Amino acid sequence: MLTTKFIFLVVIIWSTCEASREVTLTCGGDDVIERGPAGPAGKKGPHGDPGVQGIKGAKGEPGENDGWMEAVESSMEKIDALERNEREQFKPKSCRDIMNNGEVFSGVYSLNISGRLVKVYCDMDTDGGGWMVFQRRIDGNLDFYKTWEFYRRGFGDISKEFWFGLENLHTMTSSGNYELRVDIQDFDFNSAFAKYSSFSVGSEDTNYPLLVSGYSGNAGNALAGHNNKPFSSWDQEHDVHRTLNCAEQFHGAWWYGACHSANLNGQYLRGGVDDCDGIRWSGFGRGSCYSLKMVEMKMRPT
Ligand SMILES: [Ca+2]
Repeated sequence: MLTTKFIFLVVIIWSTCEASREVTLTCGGDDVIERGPAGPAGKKGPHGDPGVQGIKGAKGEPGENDGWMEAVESSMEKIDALERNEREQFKPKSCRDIMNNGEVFSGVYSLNISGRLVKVYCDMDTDGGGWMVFQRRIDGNLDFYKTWEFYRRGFGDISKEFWFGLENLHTMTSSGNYELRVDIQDFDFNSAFAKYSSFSVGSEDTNYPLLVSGYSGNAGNALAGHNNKPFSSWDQEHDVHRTLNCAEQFHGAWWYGACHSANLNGQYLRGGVDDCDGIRWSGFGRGSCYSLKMVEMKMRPT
């Protein structure tokens, strides 16, 4: 009878324990621990809200290449500034300025004429140098029988035959005191010069009159009669001859009076005299109306 009760109790306990698996059972006097296998992983949950932005960090040290580039750019800017400054400080206004800056060779240079850079020919060899040539005749390749506008603006090649232009002459000679030198040569290898210690050209309003004084030299004072005379071209007649258009009559353009003792923009007649319309400097060469081989008119600040 006792045995039957014992078996019955065991069956009851077994049944209870079987129904309570996966939990810690306290069955009888001792704890019974039994853990089942892990279940499958659950689904991933939704993303959380973004976090608050952090505080900006301190600026890092420049990389090796960045620092080098900055140094080069800074140096280039400094060099540009120096060159700009140098250009602005050295503004030659005359061939004498250029000579004083150390240039010793005759040739083409740039002058600053009222803020404009203008190509000019500087004679650094004659009479101490520093002369700006403003008219040259050497071979007759260039036609000088031109209109007022050409004489006003200038024409030709400054390395060869040319006329620099009345407006530039006026601008330059009205900004300082200039002297004038005229070099001439005939076809017999004779040379001479005339120098005027004061030279200027008036404004277009007054037709660019010639103002010269203080002659010296060995060519003769052929400009004496042209002093204070306005400029004339065949299309703008300002001479004082009552019946002649002097520029038209003598095929040039000049400070004609009635009409000329010098006609340096006349025809290139290679020593001929023709109708006295050649490159004349009265008193030099064979005969009064002899046409010269070479002429240069040049000016220099005094
Ligand atoms: Ca006239």
